[in-house]
Amino acid sequence: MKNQLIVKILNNIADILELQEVEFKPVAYRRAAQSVESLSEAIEDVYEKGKLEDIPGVGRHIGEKIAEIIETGKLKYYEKLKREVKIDVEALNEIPSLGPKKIKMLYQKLGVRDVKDLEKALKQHKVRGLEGFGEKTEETLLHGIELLKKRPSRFLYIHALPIVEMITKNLQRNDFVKRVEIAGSFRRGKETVGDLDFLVVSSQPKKVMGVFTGMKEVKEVLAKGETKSSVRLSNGLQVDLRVVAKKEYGAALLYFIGSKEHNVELRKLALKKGWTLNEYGLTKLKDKKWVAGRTQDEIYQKLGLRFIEPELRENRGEIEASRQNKLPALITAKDIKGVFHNHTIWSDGNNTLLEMAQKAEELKLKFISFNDHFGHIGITNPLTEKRLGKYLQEIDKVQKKVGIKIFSGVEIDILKDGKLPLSPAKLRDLDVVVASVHVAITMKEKEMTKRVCDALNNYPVNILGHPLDRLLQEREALALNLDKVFETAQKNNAFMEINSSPKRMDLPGELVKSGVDAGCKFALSTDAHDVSHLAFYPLGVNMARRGWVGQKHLLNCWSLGKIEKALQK
Ligand code: DGT
Ligand code: CA
Ligand code: CA
Ligand code: ZN
Repeated sequence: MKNQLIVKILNNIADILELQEVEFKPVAYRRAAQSVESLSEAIEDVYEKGKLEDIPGVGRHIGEKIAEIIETGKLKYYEKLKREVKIDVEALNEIPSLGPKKIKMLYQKLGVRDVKDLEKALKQHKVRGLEGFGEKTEETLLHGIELLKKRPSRFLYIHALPIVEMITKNLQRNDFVKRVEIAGSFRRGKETVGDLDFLVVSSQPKKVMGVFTGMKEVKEVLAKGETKSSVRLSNGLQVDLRVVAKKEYGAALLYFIGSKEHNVELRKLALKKGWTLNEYGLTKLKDKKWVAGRTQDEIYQKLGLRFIEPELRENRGEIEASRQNKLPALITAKDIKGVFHNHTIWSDGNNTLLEMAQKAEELKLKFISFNDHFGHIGITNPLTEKRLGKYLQEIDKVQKKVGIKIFSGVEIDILKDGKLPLSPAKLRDLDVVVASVHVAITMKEKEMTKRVCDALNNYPVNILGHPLDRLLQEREALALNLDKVFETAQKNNAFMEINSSPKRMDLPGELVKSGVDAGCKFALSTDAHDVSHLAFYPLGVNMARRGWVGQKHLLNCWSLGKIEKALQK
């Protein structure tokens, strides 16, 4: 989906035109950018229907430019403008609290053309003297630059997913490509990826390289060799690709799926047997004779191990467990019978109860649990005691219209003092109580842990919602002693949530594993605020698998009868 890219380019064009003192046009570009931003569908779809000019503020000229970006990934007019102004508007715009007006002033008064110039000017205190700036602004801007430098350049799994699908398709349609595999952290189901790693089996590597580096999404070819290339896509993501022969396919796949830590342990095991293991195969140290390499299975077997699922390959005990035949039978997306913790227009969601339930049914789920917000968390429309009754009645009505089971309940705030804004007796009447921390999130570990444990101890909570309340690349995790929380949750028959919302992924896989080790049980949630979010549950499955979760650990895999029993309070 190129909506965001187009919004950015249109806004940057407006900024540059403003710097050049062009009249009227900047406003037009900004208006178009705003409309594209609020589109509810992929702009590519609008384009394919020939409806670009139906977008408010998009006329023939801007329409043509959007079409060019969709087709080629870039825009000649924009490249030309950038060359003309010689100001790095793109990078400067990334700095929080720096907008077009300030960029213009900084350029006109101090000759600031890029982030480096700005940092220098700030450090020499030249900025505070400008009109509309001050000491405070100087500080804020410096802080912003620091944040940018530290910003992790990793991509969310959900943003990498369509790219993986696109590249796989592009490669697969060539008859000289025998096999395409995604490896690296993406294959291991990590919640973010640093780059993508592809492996291709082909006897014509040169042709593969041609297709790969020639894709229209490629902005820059970082390296192009005979069997190895790296590119940067226009959205900034790096993609590595290797072409290997059939004979070394298993060894290469094992190596590039990683993790590095898992590989290092495997290599040690090989050495103990007098072999060496690398991306080309398993060979004898002495005479370099071939031992294995065609499949991953074959290599694991030779090392005395059972196959280890990619999500487990983090050197957290999987190798020992494999040797002892104690690997868990991991859940798969097919085992998920339904999803917990979903929002509707009854609080801050976009869709009705019926729309959400129908979507869940369409996705072949067997149940959905509605848990609209209850409590004052700063969202506009939380449920109140007064509205709760009507909400439950409405859910009953919807239950009659769909063929899946509907659980009803709330997502209730864990207040600062560990209390919940509804009595235990009233909570007991609900099918599913999700309790979450949303406010006062900066408490110290001791108080935060007490707050959460008090809630679990004193109220009939079924699910502790997004336990860390972190947002990937945006907000740190709560300070929480998870060992204590796991223990308290277990004691109270509360399930820890695996929240599948792409920015949350909370708890993440490695902490799910700690919970499993501590004897906790889990509930997988979509935390959907829109029908489209219900399809995100496989992301939670990734976290669960990374956390060694089998069916017995996950409420969503149980029979409806068993689920109902487990939810009794
Ligand atoms: P990322 O990209 O940061 O999300 O994480 P990965 O795991 O995809 O790491 P990446 O792309 O640097 O490398 C892909 C795989 O290649 C990695 O999972 C294991 C393997 N690999 C890379 N460097 C080394 C190394 O120095 N030693 C070993 N044994 N394996 C490596
Ligand atoms: Ca990678
Ligand atoms: Ca890589
Ligand atoms: Zn929440």
